[in-house]
Amino acid sequence: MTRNQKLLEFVEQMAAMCRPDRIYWCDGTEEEYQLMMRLMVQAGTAIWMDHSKRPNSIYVRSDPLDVARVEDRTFICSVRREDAGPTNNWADPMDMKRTLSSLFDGSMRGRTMFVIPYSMGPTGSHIAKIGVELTDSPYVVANMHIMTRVGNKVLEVLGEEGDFVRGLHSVGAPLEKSAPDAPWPCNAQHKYICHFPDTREIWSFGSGYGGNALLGKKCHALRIASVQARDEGWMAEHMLILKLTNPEGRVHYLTGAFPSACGKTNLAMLVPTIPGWKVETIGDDIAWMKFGTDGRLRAINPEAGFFGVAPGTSMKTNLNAILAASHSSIFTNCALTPEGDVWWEGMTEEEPPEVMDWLRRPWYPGCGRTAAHPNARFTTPAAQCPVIAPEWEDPDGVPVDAILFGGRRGQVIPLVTEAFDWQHGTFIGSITSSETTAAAAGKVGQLRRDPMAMLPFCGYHMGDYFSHWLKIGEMTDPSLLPRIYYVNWFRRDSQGHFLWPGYAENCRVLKWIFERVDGKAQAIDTPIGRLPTPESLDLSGLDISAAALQELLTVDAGEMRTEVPLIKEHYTTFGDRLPKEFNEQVKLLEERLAKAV
Ligand code: O2Y
Ligand code: MN
Repeated sequence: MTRNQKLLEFVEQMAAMCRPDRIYWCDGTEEEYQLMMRLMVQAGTAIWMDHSKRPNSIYVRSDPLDVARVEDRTFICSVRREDAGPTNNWADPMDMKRTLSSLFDGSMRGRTMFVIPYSMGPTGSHIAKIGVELTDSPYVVANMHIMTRVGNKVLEVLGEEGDFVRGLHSVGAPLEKSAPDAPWPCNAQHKYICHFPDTREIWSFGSGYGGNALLGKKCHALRIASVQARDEGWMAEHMLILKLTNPEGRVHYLTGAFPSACGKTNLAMLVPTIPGWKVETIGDDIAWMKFGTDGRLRAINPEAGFFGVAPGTSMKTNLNAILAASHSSIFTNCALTPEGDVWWEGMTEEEPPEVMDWLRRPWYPGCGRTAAHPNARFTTPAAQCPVIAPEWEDPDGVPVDAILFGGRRGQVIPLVTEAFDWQHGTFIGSITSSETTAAAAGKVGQLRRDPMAMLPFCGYHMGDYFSHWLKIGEMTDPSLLPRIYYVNWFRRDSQGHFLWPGYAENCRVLKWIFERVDGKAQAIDTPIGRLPTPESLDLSGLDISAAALQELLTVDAGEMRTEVPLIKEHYTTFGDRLPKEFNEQVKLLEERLAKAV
């Protein structure tokens, strides 16, 4: 337990409102994790997977109406409306607290309130932050065990005086006496994922799924942390972190921001096809970066696990994720095989003859629907990843040498571009765009701007967020800043075929970046940045035509000019909070394009 008065008062006040039958303080032990698994199995939320196939793992199916983050029900409740900016849903904090208080009133009746003290980042690290999530969901407790560091060690670091992010979560389904519980309790009518950045609070109601309910992840580590980072001079980013080692044993650390479902987990665990090169994982989704005493940006992964998209994950696309999830994992909304294992689309070369789909219906190849939900997930401890870097929990973080931005673009955008400097890199990050895929709601192939892949995750005005990036660039000697790159694995030819093989072959681009950082690889200046010379990209053993390479490494000034009005239109969103430096960058781009033949 704790003698932290602020924490005791928080629990007392929230319990008085939610009125749970009992309060349970999480200690973070393995026994507690096992207890949560048993609770879920007893309640019908989960079933054990066959021990010989997938030891110590459970299979969970959510309510069909509770399957993903709900952006339209996600609110930034800053005191001043303008601080949430035009890209977030805003609600007045007092009004929202009033609305939510009536929903939370008695919402945990018949249930247990679990108190989860957690650390985002290695417990005790000076970059880490503490949060406490109160929840009535054992599924949330078990997932938080994997995704964060939970329990008594965190309370020790918190001490009697320490402060913490206050998180309150309820599935919004009080359990009446003698009434049977739903296998996945949630509230179909009322869902609210609310952030109060001024007071560092998160109140989430009605959903038990992923980013809506595991409050350490998107809510704390991105939306609230981005505000803390702005106020304290550091960065909370939607980025993977990887360690790249060359055959001589030299190491560089890279971070990468890509919109959701653009392959961050795959890149973070890539198995290079170039002999002697090695990729190791530090994180697959979130990076917190802070200046070290040496003036370099150092990154930690605030999480302790992976909440990865299952469909499309295979031995070919991500061997290390498959191996990591081979035991002691939670599988949500996948399909179940007759042998008691999981399956999802893309997992195997051949489809199984028969499985039970995520909605408990028989499924067979060609039946006309998917067996797993497109947003089916595995929750797996990062420590189980075969290529987790030994220093992944270094409390001081790792020094960042390069930052990658990228999105899914069929045309125009080359394979890789190096920014001229930090300001130019910030500019290209701010215009990050991606074409929508069938997995996302809306029209396929539509261009969506997702600056720095942070649009759904920034807890304040994106215009101010851009200014914060520019400010970070002025906080140290420019030579110590990471270099910035823009990558696009998804360019297609005139027939619609991908020009670049992607996946493991992306190591060739990583190698070029590594050698640029070392001042060894050649590049040529173009109007949009520096591109590899064809010889500087290692293509040994790769079957790619000269014509495809030419297309991948070409900047067509005419095509690029058509991008400029789109960029200007995108920028109108941010009004007078758009940094003037970005208008200057657009002008410089136009001038360079005008000079190009
Ligand atoms: O649907 C959810 O709740 C999960 S969203 C998610 C999970 C892990 C990593 N990234 C994301 C994302 O949407 O960026
Ligand atoms: Mn993500």
